[in-house]
Amino acid sequence: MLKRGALSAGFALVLLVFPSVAGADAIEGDELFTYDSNAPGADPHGPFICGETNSFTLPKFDDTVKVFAFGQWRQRELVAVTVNVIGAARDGYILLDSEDPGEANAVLLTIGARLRVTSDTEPAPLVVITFPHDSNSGTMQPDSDGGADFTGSDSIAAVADGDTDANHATIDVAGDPGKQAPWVGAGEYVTWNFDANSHLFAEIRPAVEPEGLLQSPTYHLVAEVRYHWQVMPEPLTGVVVGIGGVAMLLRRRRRRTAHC
Ligand SMILES: [Ca+2]
Ligand SMILES: [Ca+2]
Repeated sequence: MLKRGALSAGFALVLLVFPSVAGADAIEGDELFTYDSNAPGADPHGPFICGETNSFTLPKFDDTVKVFAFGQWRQRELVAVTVNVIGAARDGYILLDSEDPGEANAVLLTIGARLRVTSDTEPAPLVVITFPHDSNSGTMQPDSDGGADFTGSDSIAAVADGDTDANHATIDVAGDPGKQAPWVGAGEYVTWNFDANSHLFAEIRPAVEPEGLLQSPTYHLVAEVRYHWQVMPEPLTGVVVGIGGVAMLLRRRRRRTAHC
């Protein structure tokens, strides 16, 4: 009987201690801040021209805000910083008009921007999006007008009309005060930088050189910065509870044995 009792108590100890140490009971949450260059009053306000560099600011993670967890008000630990960027290109175009009277051409055109968003705050996530969402493929018929008017069956166009694309990046700062510190501060801000280049692509088969007109797109962006935080239970609390549970099990076991 004593041997079986000791075995049960040992198993209970493992069950009680392990979840606390492993963090299975951690309380987690997210704090989200958004920059939208479409929003009136956004600083700076879009749309932006491909080739220019610009920046915006968003708050740092405020670790003075506490949550009630495990029976007391606790400080939140910053675990990860994620930036999700949504870009939209507009206003640009590629126009082609065949000057080849001999044959038709198969054409694929895309137009958009290659957008980069990152921060001077290190370590910083870097998001790169190439959004050639606006594309056109088809046949450019042989030259029919003897001059480039950019209309008719001997022409083809791709126009940037505001379609969007998105991408995101995350940095893990859990348990690393050196990585966490630059992102934490009540009432402080992080500066995010961005720039974009035109993304233009034309494939023409068979290869000829049509007349062309080109305008680089402008673009808007939305950047969502998410601070993921957690509050861990104190590992010591789990051990104390575990030992207490074992003591109770042993006490019950002894009493039962005595009664028998
Ligand atoms: Ca023509
Ligand atoms: Ca034409």
